[in-house]
Amino acid sequence: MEMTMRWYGKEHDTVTLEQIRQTGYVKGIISTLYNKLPGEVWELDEILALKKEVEDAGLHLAGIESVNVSDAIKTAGPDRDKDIAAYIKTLENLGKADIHLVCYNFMPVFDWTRTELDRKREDGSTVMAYNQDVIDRMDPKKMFDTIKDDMNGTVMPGWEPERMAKVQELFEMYKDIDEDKLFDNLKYFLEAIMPVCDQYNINMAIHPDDPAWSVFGLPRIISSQAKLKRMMDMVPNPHNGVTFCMGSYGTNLNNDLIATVRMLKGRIHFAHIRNLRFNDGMRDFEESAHLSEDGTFDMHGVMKALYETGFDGPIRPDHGRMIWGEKAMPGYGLYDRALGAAYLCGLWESIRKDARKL
Ligand code: DNO
Repeated sequence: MEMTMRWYGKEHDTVTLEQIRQTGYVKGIISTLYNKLPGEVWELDEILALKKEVEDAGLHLAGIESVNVSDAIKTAGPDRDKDIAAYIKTLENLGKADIHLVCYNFMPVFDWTRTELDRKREDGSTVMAYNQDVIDRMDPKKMFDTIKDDMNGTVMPGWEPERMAKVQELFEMYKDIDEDKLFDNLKYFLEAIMPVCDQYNINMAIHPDDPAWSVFGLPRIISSQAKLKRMMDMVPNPHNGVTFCMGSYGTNLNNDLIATVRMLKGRIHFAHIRNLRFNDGMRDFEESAHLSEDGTFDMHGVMKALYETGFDGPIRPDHGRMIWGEKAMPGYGLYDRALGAAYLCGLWESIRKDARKL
């Protein structure tokens, strides 16, 4: 297990690599080339520059989150094969740069969905939250407008303004895409990229849909144990794996987190660990501190299942609360994620020692 933190690059992140290093708990960085659009090739020198920047700060570039998949690939549009060829070239360049983990998602139109970015908790901290009634009343094309003023001046991944400006067009592209078609398009994509992943030992780690059910009538296929199994079985290559994002997958309380970790043995290449508090069944939830008692999930149980199934990839504390007056990208401030990293390292040490592996 390598403890990592997501970093958005010095032009976009309020948190510095030096601060991350000084947490003492975090050794690896998960980053991306922020300005690349889906369908563009990442050149080797651009990748090496990012890697050098991270290494010069005394940290290790543990993986990429994300190399985004274009809507043409997701919908089997006319540019699909061109975009897949660009994706393969990018993977080849990442492999040449000795980077072996790529997180991506196959969510239509919207990446993760929240209805509030700064819900106030009783102690004055703020958290991101989701309310199904708000979604049900909302015109999806206005989704971005409702949250854009709460981003603390940052550009949130998956919610890039250029992309959101085309939201009407995007809905049009997905109008004939149902779950089966989305699965077929994912299979086509994975089969095309597996040879380059085999050649360079690149682990592809699909991110679950967040929330783990259909929103605005769009299909969502990485949202339950049965669907994850279908995804793994349809391309049975160990490089076809998963980002175990428990805060996304766990939005659906019918998903058994620990059983899923066990089912995914050997196919979890990356883990996002966070906790949620549910206020009205699954219709209203908010992100809590990582600590088990602050939310719903058994954090120790999940970490133990990861340990026992031999997980050895990068792990990162996921969305944190905004505390101590910090102004940062919602979910991605330094302070609460550092507390999360410390807590997860503590759990891991105790689980490891109890298992008498030391
Ligand atoms: C949100 C993130 C997602 C994730 C992408 C992966 O905070 O977990 O934006 O990075 O879905 O492609």
